[in-house]
Order: sequence, then C-alpha cells, then structure tokens
Amino acid sequence: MEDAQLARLEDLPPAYVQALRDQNLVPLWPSLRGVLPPKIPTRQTQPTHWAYAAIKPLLLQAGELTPIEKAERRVLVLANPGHTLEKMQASSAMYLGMQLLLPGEWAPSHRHTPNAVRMVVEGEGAWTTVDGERCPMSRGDLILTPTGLWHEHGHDGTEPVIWLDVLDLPLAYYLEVSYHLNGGRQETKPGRGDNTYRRAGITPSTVFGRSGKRYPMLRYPWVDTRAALIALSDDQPALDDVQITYVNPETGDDAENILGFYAQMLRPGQTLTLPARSPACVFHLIEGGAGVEVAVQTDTPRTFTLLEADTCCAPGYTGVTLRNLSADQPAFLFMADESPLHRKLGVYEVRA
Ligand code: GTQ
Repeated sequence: MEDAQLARLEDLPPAYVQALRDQNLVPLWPSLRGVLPPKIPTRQTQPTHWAYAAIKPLLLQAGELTPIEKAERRVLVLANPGHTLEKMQASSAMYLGMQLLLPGEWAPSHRHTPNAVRMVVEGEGAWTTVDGERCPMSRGDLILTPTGLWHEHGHDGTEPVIWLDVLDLPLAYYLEVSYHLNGGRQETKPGRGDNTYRRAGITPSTVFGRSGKRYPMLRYPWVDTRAALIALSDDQPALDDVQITYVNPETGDDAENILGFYAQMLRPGQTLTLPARSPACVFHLIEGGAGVEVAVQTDTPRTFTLLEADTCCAPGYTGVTLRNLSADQPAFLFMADESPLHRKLGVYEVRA
C-alpha cells in the first residue's frame, strides 16, 4: 500500500508552531517520512574513491609541513563528501585515515574509547606496541588497537611508512563516548601480537596458555592471510566468494566489537557480485587491480578502478560488483564494514 501524504509544517498556523518551539516541542508528522522513509533508509554515505597516487604526495608534504610532535598522529582523513568533509566520516560508523610515520619518529602512547585497526600500505621497519606487545608492521598486515588498549607507533627503518587507519570513531563520537588518555612509553612484554595464534584451528589449551582476553591476537600477518586465501581458492575451485574474516582465534567472534574486517581474493579474470546488505563497506586494494561497481542506482552504477593502495566505500543496502582487472593474476582486497554492529543491533539485512 502506498504511504498517505502527510500534512506539512507549512500547513500549521505559524503562531502554533512557535508556541510549540517555545516549549521545545516539535510535531512529528511533517518529519515522519524523513526519519522513517519507505522501504530503504536515507543514506548520506556516497560511493567515494580515494586514489593513493593523489594521497601519497600530499601525505609526504604533511611530513615536511608538520613535525610529529605537533601532530601526534600525522593523518590525512579519507572523508566522505556525503557526510560533509568536516565530519571526517567514511560512512555513518567508519572513519578512515592514511597515517605517515617517518624514520626515527614516534607517535606517543595513548588509549581511547574508539576501536582502531591498521592496514599497512608501504614501508618496512615500523612497529605498533599494543598493550605491551610490539607488533612489527609489514605491507598488508592487520594490527588491532581495540578500545581501551594502550598503543604507540615507532619506526626504526629508513623509508617513510604509511598505513590505513580504520576506526569506529564516528559512532563513538555520536554516542558521546569518544575520549583519549595519554601515557608514557610502554614496557614491552614478550609476544608480538600474532605468534601464539598463528595456525588456524589450533590454540593453546591450558588455562594459563590461553589468554582468555577479549583480544588475544593483535596482529594478522599478510603472508598468512594471503596463503590462507590461496589455499581456500585451490581447495574449493567452485567457491565464488574467496573471502576470509579476521576473527578472535579463541572464540571465532569478530576480531573487534563494532566493525568487521575481511580479506577477499578475486581469481584471475573473476567478476563477483556481493549482494546488497545493510552495512556500508570499505574496499582497499592490497595487490593487483580491481573494478568496483557500486549499484546505488541500478541503472547508473558508480564505477571505480582500484589500483594498489586505493580505497573506496559503498553505502549500505547497495550491491557491489568486484572485477579483477587481470586475466592471469589474482587480486587481493582488504574490506571493512559495519556488520558486527548491525548484528548486535538486530538490523543486519541481506537483500536478494
Ligand atoms: O594512530 O592512534 O587515524 O588515535 C585517528 C586517531 C589514528 C592512532 C587515527 C588515532 C590514531
């Protein structure tokens, strides 16, 4: 059944509207369709592409313009114009930033309520110490810095290091729970974020060997993730969606509470359509090249070409088609979305 046309604000006597306003009251019906639109939500998130070739020189320039002491985190934020650039949002719940650390620099220890992860884009020799565990950073590695854990970044290499930050900062800010605390240099403990949980299906079995922590594994090395994707592809030749989820190895839960993290392999020449789902999604190209078609309007989809280290996003409730641009090499993508949050809220949907 079609929705009835509801009365507008202009249909009310101005004196009445003012009398309401004076009491901090608002009539619902002129705004009802706005806040509860028919069939599909209104989304500010626009399909947006950020080219690494454009970001890198500007980020290196930031390295000359602003010393690390004056920045704490030297980051260019990948902002979605649909939310206005000032809001620094990629989607309603996701924040993206490209962070630069120069040789010898140190981004001091702090902890905060938003959850973060780092996806390393280029450069060797940097490390992030999370909760006392010093995690080496290499291209494609995923490092967790979940809510409340101390983290600092340092760099002993010789070339600039750049990584992608993904945080649930917009959500934390919206909830009025976003804040940080500063700390001193962390004492490093044994362990480097990944070794204890390196092999899938195997975890320490003793009470003392198992951490029981909410975040037992803090680093997911790309060499292992890449090998897992290739093994999955070889093992299941009929499987279209060659994708892994980054999980807590002790429980199988999503690695973090709010945002979900995944790696996707596209076989040579493969085209893969992901169904429309409620969460917004971010795509970051680790290796190869991919076309990304975002079906915001099914007749005129937005199409991006992702080259290595490029990033794009798609709003929720929107199908996305991924195309490997190479006929003889696989392509590898890192993805982030809002699925864990949507599942917890009970609003997660897949639409055929
Ligand atoms: O590296 O701790 O992009 O606190 C934004 C906030 C990075 C970080 C960001 C942060 C960090």
